[in-house]
Amino acid sequence: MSTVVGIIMGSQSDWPTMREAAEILDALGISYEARIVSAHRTPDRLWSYGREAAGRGLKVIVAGAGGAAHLPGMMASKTRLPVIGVPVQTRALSGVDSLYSIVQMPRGFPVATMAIGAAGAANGGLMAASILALGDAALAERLEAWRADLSNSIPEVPEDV
Ligand code: RP5
Repeated sequence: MSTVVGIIMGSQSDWPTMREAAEILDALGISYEARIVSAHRTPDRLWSYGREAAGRGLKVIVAGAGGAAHLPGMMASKTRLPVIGVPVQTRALSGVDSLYSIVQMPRGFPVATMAIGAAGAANGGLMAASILALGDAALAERLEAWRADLSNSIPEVPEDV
């Protein structure tokens, strides 16, 4: 099974958040790789990753970063693949810094920006799955089943806890 999703992040410290995307992809049987690619600390790695991504067979990139979160936008500048941005929650500014850094892309180079933090990372995995499911009927079925399971797990009546 060839690797179709690249999960990239600015730092090791982003992995506890970005693992949420990986867990969704695991649950849906989607092959991925996870890499640390920092816009500021490893700019050459960012450049070569973006240059080679489509040619290596990747189809979607989920990119998470925090603070001055330039990784998703710079990756979107370097590859035509869809880039899904995950603003990692920061201690100083709660991730609003990350969100603003990722979402305000200039016209021409979009990043599909998710919510701040773990929910955003999980949704990043799901968004990647939705994109891939457009051309993969078996995956579309698995995604439908995953969504139905989630809906069915929500009780109709609240309980006192
Ligand atoms: C960003 O700086 C990373 O994406 C991370 O969220 C943040 C802090 O990185 P560390 O100092 O924890 O390595 O580039």
